[in-house]
Amino acid sequence: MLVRTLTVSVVLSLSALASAQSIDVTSALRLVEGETHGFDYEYDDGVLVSAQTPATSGAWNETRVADQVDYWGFAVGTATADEQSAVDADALTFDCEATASTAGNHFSADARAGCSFEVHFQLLERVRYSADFFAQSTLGYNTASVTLALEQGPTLLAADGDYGASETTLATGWLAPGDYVLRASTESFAYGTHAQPDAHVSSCVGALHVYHPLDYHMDGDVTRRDRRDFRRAWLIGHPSADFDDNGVVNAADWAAYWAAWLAY
Ligand SMILES: [Ca+2]
Ligand SMILES: [Ca+2]
Repeated sequence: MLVRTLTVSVVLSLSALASAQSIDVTSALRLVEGETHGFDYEYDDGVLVSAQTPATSGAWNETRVADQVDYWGFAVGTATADEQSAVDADALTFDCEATASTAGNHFSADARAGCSFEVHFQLLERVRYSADFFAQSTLGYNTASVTLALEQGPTLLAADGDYGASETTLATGWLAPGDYVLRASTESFAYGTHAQPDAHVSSCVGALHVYHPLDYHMDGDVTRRDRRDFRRAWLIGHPSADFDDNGVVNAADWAAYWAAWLAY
């Protein structure tokens, strides 16, 4: 009985260690939506499709298409919202694209498509991170943006693809324990009239990965190679050896790394 109790406590402490660098999701909302509308002589109608999930973990791959055709068989417009995303313990990934187009067969027609990926999470321990955000849209009333922010504080990282812009944001560094929110959203609008079709697209793609502080190469595993190469970087004063993230590389950084290594 004593042996069994010991085994359980060992398993518990290992799992506590394994979750030290994990993303602890408090709430999430992922959404795709498409909408079209057409107006003409004796015609006024629309289509709305959407899907969403509050799931706080796992993959979510959804496509919704509003593809409107009028009573006489003439195309009005199409709105397509496509999201492929995943919420994992060590990564948040998203690939969102919204396309909206009108066919030019009616007095007026409009289409709107949008996707969003919003995850609120806690970090219980300080982590290394890497972020790769991309956002872009065609010129018009289209938006695409990605932000990582403190829940009660400033935006830390952003990629802005609003109104025809395009931006890639790559970053690595440290995130302190605390409450964060990652938001990626994209929305496209098309508006057309007779013989004047319109088409727009917006997208945002990216990932936020977190790693154990000792994982110098940020590949998901802590090995002796991490320790060796951290030591080499520290010896030449490379910024990647600033283990306590205070802007200087000095004896305290190696001392902290070594202490963390011994405790790992
Ligand atoms: Ca590693
Ligand atoms: Ca330092």
